[in-house]
Amino acid sequence: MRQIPSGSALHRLALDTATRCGVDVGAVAGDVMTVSPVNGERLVDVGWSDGAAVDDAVTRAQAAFVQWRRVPAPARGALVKRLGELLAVHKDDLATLISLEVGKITSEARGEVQEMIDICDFAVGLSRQLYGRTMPSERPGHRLMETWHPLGVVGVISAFNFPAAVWSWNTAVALVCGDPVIWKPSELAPLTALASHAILTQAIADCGAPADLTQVLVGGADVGEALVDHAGVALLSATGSTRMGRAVGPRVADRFGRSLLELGGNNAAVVSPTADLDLTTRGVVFSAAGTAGQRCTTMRRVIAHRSVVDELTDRLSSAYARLPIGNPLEDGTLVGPLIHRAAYEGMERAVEQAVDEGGKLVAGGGRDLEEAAPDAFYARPAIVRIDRQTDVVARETFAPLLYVLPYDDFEEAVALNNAVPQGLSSSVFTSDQAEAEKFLSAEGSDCGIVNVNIGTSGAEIGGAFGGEKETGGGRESGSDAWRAYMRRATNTVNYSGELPLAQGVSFTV
Ligand code: UN1
Repeated sequence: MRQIPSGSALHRLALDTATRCGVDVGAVAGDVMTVSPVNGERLVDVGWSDGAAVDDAVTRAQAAFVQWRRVPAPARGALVKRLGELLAVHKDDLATLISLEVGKITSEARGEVQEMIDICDFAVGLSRQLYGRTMPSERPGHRLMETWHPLGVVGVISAFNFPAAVWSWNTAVALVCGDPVIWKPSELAPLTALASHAILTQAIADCGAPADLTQVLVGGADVGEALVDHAGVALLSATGSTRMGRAVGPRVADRFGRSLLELGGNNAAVVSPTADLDLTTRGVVFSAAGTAGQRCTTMRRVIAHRSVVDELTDRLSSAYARLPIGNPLEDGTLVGPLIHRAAYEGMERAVEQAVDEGGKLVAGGGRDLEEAAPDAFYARPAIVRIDRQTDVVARETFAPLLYVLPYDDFEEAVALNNAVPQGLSSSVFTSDQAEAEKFLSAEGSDCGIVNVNIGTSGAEIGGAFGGEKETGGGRESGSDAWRAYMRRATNTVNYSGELPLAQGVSFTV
């Protein structure tokens, strides 16, 4: 795993793999180079769309919408079922592209594709469960109910760190809800996007559905902005930084569009004196160092009771010292590269700032494999012990940098958990049931995801995924997140032959 493959080997692997997924690599070639974080060398050159392409894409998506909304939801589910089957066929191919483009280790890249298959299964079931309620009408001979209808064109803006799964959570649900999708993927992972799109295009052909239900526009910020501003995009689902969300949210709201925002996280685990420290250590290491710290659910803070904080720090430090860092495509590697130089420099700056603010670097830090891969950025996952939640601790640094803080009483721990601007995920490790319940209660964690005795990352697709405060408030994936992709109509039907008015109003001429 200390062997880093050459640029030409990865280039060939990328093109062959994308071709197997159905991408016409000649047709998508262009003059924008992407670099593999695995070795920091050129991976592929692809063509970019610009913002001007969005209008045409929306027009075509709207035409597909007019056809697709007429198809019964369970029949729409058949398309998503086919998508899930084809994703299973191409699981290893897509995982390879994810590893090549964003540096995920094979097991996590395969896990990302499994999330895609899982959401397809979920959405197929959902296609027969787009339930509306009926309510008792206050008027005799009347029926009151609600019906859910397809919403319209869904725009999806996704980030590099889940370059395919985030699209699939939106797309599988949008398709059964009757909506076409236009995707602006991360510019760092165009092949993963083109391959995912090609697989859906195949599923659409197999099912005889409208081709323009799926469109992908590889490009830069101008494509995203055009989607944000286009009145024909009914729902804009955007995953990325809080800075991006702050720009997107008000612009979509200004045109009375709907947005679904999945932004930054600064996720913590509270570790109580009764925690099983073995299990806690494993849970923390996976959530903090896994995916090289580049999940929005990555654990960035541990808030540990003063009686266990030293022992836990020792255990974490010794686990960190054993973490195999290296080529993500090789078996046994647990920590792959950071996405690029800026991510590494951001981590370095945060460590420096933490030390300035009174912290102490107790594990990891610095760069690995610099000689073997001078243009790639393999960071050693780092742990900083710090007594206070300083400015840098309250900020999301998208890298494997974990702060460990002490607490004295449980209320203080909950307050620290909540005292950051973000509100995505949180955990408590405890054997004390009352503490676990407090953490889950209205006075507990203020996050969208609140766990007991597991880490902050690695959520299943069956639950709604998202968070509060600067995380943006959106929910996607499972549970009733589908409602964001549909419009609700409230219906009152009068079969009484009379015309009684609600609220006892009398109005007779
Ligand atoms: C993200 O990092 O953008 O809960 C999504 C998790 C994954 C999804 C992460 N299921 O860690």
